[in-house]
Amino acid sequence: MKQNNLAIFIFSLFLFPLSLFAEDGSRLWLRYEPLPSVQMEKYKYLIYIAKDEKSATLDIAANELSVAWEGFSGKRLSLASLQNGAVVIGTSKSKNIKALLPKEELEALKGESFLIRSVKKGGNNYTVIASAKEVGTLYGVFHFIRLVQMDEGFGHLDIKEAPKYAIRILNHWDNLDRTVERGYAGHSLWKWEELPNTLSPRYKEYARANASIGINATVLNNVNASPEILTENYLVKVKALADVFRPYGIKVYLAVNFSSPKEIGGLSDSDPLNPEVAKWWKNKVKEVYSLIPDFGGFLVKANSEGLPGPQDYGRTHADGANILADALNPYGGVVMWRAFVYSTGDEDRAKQAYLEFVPLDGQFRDNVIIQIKNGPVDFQPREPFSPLFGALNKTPEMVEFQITQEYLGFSNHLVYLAPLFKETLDSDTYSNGSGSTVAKITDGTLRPDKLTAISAVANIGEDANWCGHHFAQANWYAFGRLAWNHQLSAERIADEWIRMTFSRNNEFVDPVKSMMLTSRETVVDYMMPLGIHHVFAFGHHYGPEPWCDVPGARPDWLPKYYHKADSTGLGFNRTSTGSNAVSQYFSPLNGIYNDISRCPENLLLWFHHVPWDYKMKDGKTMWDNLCYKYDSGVRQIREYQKIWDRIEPYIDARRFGEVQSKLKIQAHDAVWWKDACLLYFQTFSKRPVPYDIERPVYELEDLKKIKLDMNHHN
Ligand code: BDP
Repeated sequence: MKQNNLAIFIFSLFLFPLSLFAEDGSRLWLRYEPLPSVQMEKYKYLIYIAKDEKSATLDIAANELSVAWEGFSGKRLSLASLQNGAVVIGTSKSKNIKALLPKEELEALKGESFLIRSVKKGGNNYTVIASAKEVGTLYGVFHFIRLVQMDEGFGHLDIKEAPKYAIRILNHWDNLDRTVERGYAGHSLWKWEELPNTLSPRYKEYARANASIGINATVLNNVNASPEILTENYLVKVKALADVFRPYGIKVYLAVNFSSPKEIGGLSDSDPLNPEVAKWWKNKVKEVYSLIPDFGGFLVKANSEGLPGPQDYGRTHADGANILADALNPYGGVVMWRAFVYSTGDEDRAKQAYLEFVPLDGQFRDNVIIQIKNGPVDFQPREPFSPLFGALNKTPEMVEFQITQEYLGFSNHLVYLAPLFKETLDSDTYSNGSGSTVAKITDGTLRPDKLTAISAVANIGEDANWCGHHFAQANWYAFGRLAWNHQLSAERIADEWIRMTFSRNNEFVDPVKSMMLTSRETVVDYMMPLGIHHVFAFGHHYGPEPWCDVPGARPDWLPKYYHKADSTGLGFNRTSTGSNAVSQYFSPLNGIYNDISRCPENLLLWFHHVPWDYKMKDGKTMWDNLCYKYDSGVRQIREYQKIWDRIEPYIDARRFGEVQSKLKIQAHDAVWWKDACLLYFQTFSKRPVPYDIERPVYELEDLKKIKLDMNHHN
């Protein structure tokens, strides 16, 4: 720390002792720091909270408002009956609300949608926050708090918001031993060993954070599910968590192991067509609902990466999903059945989910939804959208994103994922003509009678700042905001998050926002530009290992399977002369992807094996282009370091320092990526690295020796 910063630091200790010590990131975007008095002046007419319904959720809403106000202005809002200067919160059944809003409007309020309105009546000023459901009112309150911080909409509020998806769900890949698969923020939040009797205060904080962004569901355990989770011993623990989450509007779901009837039920098999198995699931589900009456349902990874499934008995995914769906149906429970499967013989891995699931369209029960990863392979820095979106007409489909950065530098790299999420959601599948975006297929616009949901693999753990990297919190935030409204721009979401999490000073906001908005493309540039994919180190997926060869490993777990580098060029031929994965896309996309001159350059090597000297749109060769991309990724990270160092005066020393250290790691890793990929691919291209870019720093042979000690299977 520089001398003058040290002085400011010591001085500020006296000014804001509490806020300074709390800056470990644990308060997320819910910090409620003082707002300028000119801004709060606009709200001076707000003095009370009027609430006339008894409800745990509305109590939470009132308390949140009061706490926020205390933070913003130093004054709590007191609870009072309806009077001048009240924020009136409630459902459409509230007498207060009925007195202030027209009947037709109240009747039109549905589900979790909410309304926020400034109302003048009898010379009195009210701010009304109402919904058909208590949790909708809670969302409205959080929205109002956000608007105050954004300094928007004062005085004449007239807002109606409705979520785009009915189920907005996090998937925790948390194991029962409290390790987290692909988790980079410490151990699991769920302290199974002390549940159900001891409840960590973080359970409530977790629920509150999710409610603040509209997330209303959570899968507690890893998709690689242990059958144990369905034993009575664990179900009472799950119930304890569900009880904490309920008033925040969050439903609990569980990932289940398809072999549970055999593993923990003592049956001889788990064949879905065995009546004993069906009976076992019915009884198990009944037991679950007797403990958790609003239980959400099951998430299932079956016949994938060695997990059991219906195919073990010669049955289909539909047979498997339906047996669970039938058990859950009487209680309104849902089955989220994952399409992440790739065991279809020699087929291109990118084609397999489609090949398995399209023939089953129409065979699933109504309460089954197919959970599809955003891309056809596996959460890569960039993939095209999965061709399954739009290909199932009769079966509801949902997206699965990955917030945890398995393939994006763990919690060491600053990568803002809203642009990636939006890239998928805004992709036009052309399934129902032009404009059939993934968002419209999954949010009910094009499949109006279907279940709607959106999911993402969480990046949350026990770390004080929840996500490992302070900026990784933005990805949790962005997922929630987009699940609520996928039409929000990545920029808008970043803007909200930065202002609430760090500072409202534009000297901070503007440069940091520009860094966030370009960060995903930057990572693509230094890891896998032009559509290269899966050139990660084996197992842990942290660094580059395009050369990786593990005797006996599945070919489709190895980088060579994907990059196909040889003396003629680079990339996977998925055109009609190759694996023909392009044929799984609707027209005109199939034609566009198939044609090297029309294929978007950022997916070129995904779909084509491209000669090293192929002329790209900018007139340079593919090889040169590749080199410039890697170089640009490295240069961008160095820019981010400079941006970050410049904003030091605007934020607390602790978060400043922690992000600064992570950026150093990222800058180091970017050079590692660039050298590893370029030097390795150069052994095939036999062309020089353009002379105007930075020379490689490492020797390929040295890079090949790097073996990180991290345990993971593929
Ligand atoms: C892969 C992960 C693996 C997961 C799998 C899945 O490497 O840990 O179990 O996806 O989604 O990306 O099931």
